[in-house]
Amino acid sequence: MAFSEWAKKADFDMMFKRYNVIIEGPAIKPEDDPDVKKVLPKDEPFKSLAMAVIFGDTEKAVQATKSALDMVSPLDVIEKGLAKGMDAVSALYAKGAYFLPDIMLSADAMTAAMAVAEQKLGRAREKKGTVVSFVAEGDPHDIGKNLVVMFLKANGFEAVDLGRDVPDKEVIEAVKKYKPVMLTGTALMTTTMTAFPRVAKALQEQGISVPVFGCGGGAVKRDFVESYDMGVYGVKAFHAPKLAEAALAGKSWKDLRKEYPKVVGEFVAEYADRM
Ligand code: B12
Repeated sequence: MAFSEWAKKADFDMMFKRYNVIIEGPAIKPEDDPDVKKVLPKDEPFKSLAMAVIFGDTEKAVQATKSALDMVSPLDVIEKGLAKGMDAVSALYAKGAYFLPDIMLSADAMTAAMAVAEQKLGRAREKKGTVVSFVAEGDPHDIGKNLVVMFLKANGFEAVDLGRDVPDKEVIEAVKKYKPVMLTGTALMTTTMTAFPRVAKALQEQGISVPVFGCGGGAVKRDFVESYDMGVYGVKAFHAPKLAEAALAGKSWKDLRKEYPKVVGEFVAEYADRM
């Protein structure tokens, strides 16, 4: 039978179903997902920034960041745009609509856009003090830590970036070497956040004290960070320089636990009981 004749008779609907081209009806656009709608910014330039991250489109994310920086601050580009896109990606991953390769593309887009924002954020000339930053052993999630380092540098701190998946031993050695005013730890997984109490305990056992050990990341909650000595739960990366300033001014980890919202100068839902 000629192809044209066969095509007239073929049941394409059936064939598409058979080969999984049609599974559950028309595809839903990510921006129409109810959980994405909850976090997606409505206004520009933030919506375009978030959408570029959602689609894992590095070129668009960089372009959108460049144009957004003519209108708004690098902090707003990151917090109100790019980070909202990553919140949407997290929601899509959690419900099984996005898979690991999707997140990897989104993470690449966010990282490239962050580099553009960092250029605008710049580096302060003055050197206020040293902060050591790391991502816990076994953890590859470094976007939050990179933001922490970026904001610290922009605010005049010498940030020693140990990278991701850092063994406890290396963190302790770095604390001994640099004697920082603050140590920041990031972990996004329940399996890796246990590095924080381990590092804090090892430091204490060796008689080393860091004024503040700021810890944050996806799975990390305030209760957990306050269950061991030295830990201060960090909520937003841009809070890091404010915590470091306070540590430099002589505030201890105990003070910062009590005064977090006052120190960072804004309402922080996670510390609503301490406002
Ligand atoms: C992007 C991402 C990835 C990327 C990471 C790329 C990169 N370079 O970082 C990739 C694709 C590599 C990845 C891999 C995996 N991931 Co992943 N990933 C995510 C995702 C979607 C977003 C994370 C993110 O970057 N958020 C944006 C940044 C800005 O947020 P953040 O780091 O938390 O930082 C913010 C704050 O926490 C704060 N902060 C952080 N540190 C500090 C420190 C201080 C001092 C302060 C003040 C503030 C602060 O500042 C930031 C805000 O301003 C999360 C979902 C989620 N809900 O978190 C899952 C998530 C973290 N991943 C998860 C998992 C399970 C994995 C994998 C194991 C999956 C797999 N099956 O292989 C692998 C890891 C494998 C391995 N061991 O190597 C789980 C963890 C579950 C858990 N509770 O343990 C999550 C929660 C997804 C889920 N819902 O299941 N992932």
